[in-house]
Amino acid sequence: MKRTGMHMPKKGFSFYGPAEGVHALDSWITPEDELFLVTHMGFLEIDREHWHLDVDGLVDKPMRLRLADLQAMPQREFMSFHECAGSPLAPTVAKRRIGNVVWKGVPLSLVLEHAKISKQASFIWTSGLEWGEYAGVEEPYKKDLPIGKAFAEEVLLALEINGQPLTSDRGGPVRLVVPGWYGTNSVKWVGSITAADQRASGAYTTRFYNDSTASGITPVWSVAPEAVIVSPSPNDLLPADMPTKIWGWAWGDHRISNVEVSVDGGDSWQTATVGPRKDKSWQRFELPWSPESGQHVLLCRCTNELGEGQPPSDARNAVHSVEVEVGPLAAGA
Ligand SMILES: Nc1nc2c(c(=O)[nH]1)N[C@H]1C(S)=C(S)[C@@H](COP(=O)(O)O)O[C@H]1N2
Ligand SMILES: [Mo]
Repeated sequence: MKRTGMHMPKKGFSFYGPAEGVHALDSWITPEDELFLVTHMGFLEIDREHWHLDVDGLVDKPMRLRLADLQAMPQREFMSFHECAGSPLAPTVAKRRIGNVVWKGVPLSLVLEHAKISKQASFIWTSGLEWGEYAGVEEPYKKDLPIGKAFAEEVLLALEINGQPLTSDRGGPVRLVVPGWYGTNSVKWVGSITAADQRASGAYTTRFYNDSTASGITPVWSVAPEAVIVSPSPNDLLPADMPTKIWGWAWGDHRISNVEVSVDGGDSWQTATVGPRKDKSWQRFELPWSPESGQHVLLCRCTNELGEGQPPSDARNAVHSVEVEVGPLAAGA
């Protein structure tokens, strides 16, 4: 619904991200201006005075919270990777829109407790305040979380990213963040929270972001294990027989316990060293390499602590590969 104090300077689907893709991700914390942006219906600008959040549905105490109310509540920080699931119209295409950031905000659980959520509630629906059309659908951006995840400590009504207030494009003044789950669940410009006893029935939880798999319908929630090679990139000129290293990031809802790298197009694999995880951050991996001259296809694949790995192709978390050219120093320069 259109509310007072809001307008949409840009309508329609948008994606922004670094031109070099994952090869731009050379720092542990992704600076906000290098972090991808996605919106289905367009970007919304909200006058901070007019923003409010309605909490209703299966609660004993429906509430309306203003920005100052949230700012007065206890807040926490949480570091997490942030990943888009890719296009809901092509759910098996790997897009690798990823970053790692620090969110700060009010735990959703505090707001739900405040509103005296009923025992019958099994899902929490949240809606964005923007309006418009996406893929022929004209509906609010409404998502759902099962109650267990809604009460998890990491799920925040975020006011800040990397120590700065959320910009409008980032979903400010307040957005939901659901660390460990695909970005689609982290509702920007959040305006309402509804406690319910079933999943939300709108397009964004049924037609979109709901995969048909061999074992039935699977909501696009928890992030599957994934890894990308940051360096080398296809544009690098690598000198032959000079020691270098292959490094990148691995992440998922569950901690990554193992990363393997192949330097021969997948014929053989070597175990990389894997760095620590903070909260639900990504983890750095690296492998030393002294390449011979010629063309090389590098791949990386990871496994999480539950033993789940990555499909070689045709999945949003398919194995990443990079083709590099190794030659005499200064070749082509
Ligand atoms: N209100 C609203 N929230 C939204 C979206 C949207 O279109 N509208 N897009 C979702 C998707 S698909 C992703 S990947 C993340 C992107 O968040 P970012 O732009 O901050 O990177 O926001 C999610 N939250
Ligand atoms: Mo997304």
